[in-house]
Amino acid sequence: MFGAGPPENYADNNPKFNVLSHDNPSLHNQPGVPNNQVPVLEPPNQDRLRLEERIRRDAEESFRKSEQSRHERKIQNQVELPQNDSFIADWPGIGKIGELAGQVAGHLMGTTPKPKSLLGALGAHEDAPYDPNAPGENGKAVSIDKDKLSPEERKRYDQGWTNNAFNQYASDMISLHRHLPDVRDPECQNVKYQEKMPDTSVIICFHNEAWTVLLRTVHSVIDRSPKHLLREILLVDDFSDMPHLKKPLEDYIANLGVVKVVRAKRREGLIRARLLGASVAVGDVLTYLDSHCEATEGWLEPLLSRIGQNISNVVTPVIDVLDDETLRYQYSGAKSTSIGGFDWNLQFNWHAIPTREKHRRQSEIDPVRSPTMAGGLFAISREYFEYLGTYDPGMDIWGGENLEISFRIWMCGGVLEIIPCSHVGHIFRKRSPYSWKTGVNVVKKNSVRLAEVWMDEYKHYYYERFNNDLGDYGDVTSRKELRQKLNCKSFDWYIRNIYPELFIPGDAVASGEIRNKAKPMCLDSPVDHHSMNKPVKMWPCHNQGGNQYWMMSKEGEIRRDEGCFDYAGQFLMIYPCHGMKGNQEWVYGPDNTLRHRNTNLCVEMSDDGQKIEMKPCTGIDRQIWTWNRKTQKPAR
Ligand SMILES: [Mn+2]
Repeated sequence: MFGAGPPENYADNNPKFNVLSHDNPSLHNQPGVPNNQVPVLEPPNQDRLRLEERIRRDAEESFRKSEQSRHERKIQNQVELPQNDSFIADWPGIGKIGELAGQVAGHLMGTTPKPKSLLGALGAHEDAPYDPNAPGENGKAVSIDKDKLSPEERKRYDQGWTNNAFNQYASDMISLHRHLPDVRDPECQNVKYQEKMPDTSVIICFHNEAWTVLLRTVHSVIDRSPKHLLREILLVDDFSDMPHLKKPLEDYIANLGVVKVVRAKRREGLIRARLLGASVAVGDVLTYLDSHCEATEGWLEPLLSRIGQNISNVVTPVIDVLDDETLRYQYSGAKSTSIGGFDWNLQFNWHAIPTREKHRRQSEIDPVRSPTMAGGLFAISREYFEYLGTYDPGMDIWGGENLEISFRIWMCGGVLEIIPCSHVGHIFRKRSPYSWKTGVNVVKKNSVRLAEVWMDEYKHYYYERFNNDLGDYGDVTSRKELRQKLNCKSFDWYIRNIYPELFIPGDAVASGEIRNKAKPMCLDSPVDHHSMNKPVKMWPCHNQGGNQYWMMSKEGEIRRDEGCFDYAGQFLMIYPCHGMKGNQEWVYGPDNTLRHRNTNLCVEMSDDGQKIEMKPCTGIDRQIWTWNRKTQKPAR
């Protein structure tokens, strides 16, 4: 119904969620089941008033500094192209929702004996002497010619992919203690951190995770974290049913000393599993990791150091890519660090560091302020997390919680930063290994909740995407009270100060479908990352927005979300908006032609009405386009 390509609008069963970015949550939900039963965090032992005062003081101090540097900063209108595709941290689905109750197994603290080797079938190799040529050592790729496998091996290989959406067979060949190269920028190795730093509980939530991937996450943390800073590792099991995650896991971690398993009594989903972990954590800082990660040398100190400097700093490591097929560790240098953003579908995305932020910082390894975080990997003071209101308990399972906490951090006086000296590898999956059950669109419900509470008048840009059909999003009264109690700033403040690069639909000079005069055909294209570098198409006008809804920015871009019309001499295509005009600058003339500023060519519908050509401007009907010019700018 939206023409070429999948529709862009949110809707239940939106196909976008079946092929979502790299990591795809599967959102099994049971409509109508109460969702208000979440664990309440224990109040911290310290005097609450003193804590709140300290947080407020820290927050004011950091805000004062930020204002000061903003005045000093040179604003330049230049953005570099992002290095990474957009992606979203994943969460594997959920079955039942209900009361949370956890059971703690394993042992706390104590010495850390060398773990005993498990059965070969479980893929443990830790008793073997170090061999630099072992599979995957030093972060190298494990390449498997699957056609050379025996029928039995081939079956295991295929099953590994089916179960996990990554190459479990390759992972099982790699040591649980494999070495990784030191991927930090050289300057990071010389940084001296303060002596007194908060310690941390590392919280790893999982559901049916592969043994070697989960345990390599655990060992990478133990092996590469200073002992005195690692208070505990909490493995939060969100109701897995794979046998290796039952007694074998408990037996294994019993030898590690520092690891505990916390079991949910039923399927809870990411948000409540994280809260369950927080509710039993004892460290000063909560450090959340996904269950398919590998921490690198020096990953922890810069995170904890930053929180030690200011309790209202919330920090994330640089998330590097662990290849889903070869488990190769692909790192990115500090220069190409990406920051988090979002679009008006409230989808998280990545951007290059804006010039204003480059100017604010003194060195490539300074923390980078980020408007949002991907959500899976971050560290936050346990006390500050509670002060800030943890997560919205009315949110279910997965999705939207990362933007919600990001907005809340910034608007309520905190700072959200990416720490270039801290690197953690993460397997980005291209699909979810868990099946999709239709029902309530949980991501939409969560996103409407956050829009209602935090986005003020800007929420309408999101609601327009689904014709203001908000659906049942529950009661948000308590979250609005939280916002009031914390005396948070407006969303307009957030946009202007923290994310001024975001395109505001209200600033568009034209919007809606772009209809040809010769035939009722419209310019049509999706703008997701699969659509980049692909031609814009002609499609019968359907007047339903979606892939035919375009906006013209003041800078002459024709865009939707992060996708812009771009002409580099071959054909009219969609390309990530870069804000540098060039191939993306267009003129919608008074004669209703669409002219490419650089080449002076006009957008023309082909004679048969099937495609788009770039031709010298002649003003024939096939070059005339009807597009709604806005005469009045809506209030921001
Ligand atoms: Mn993940």
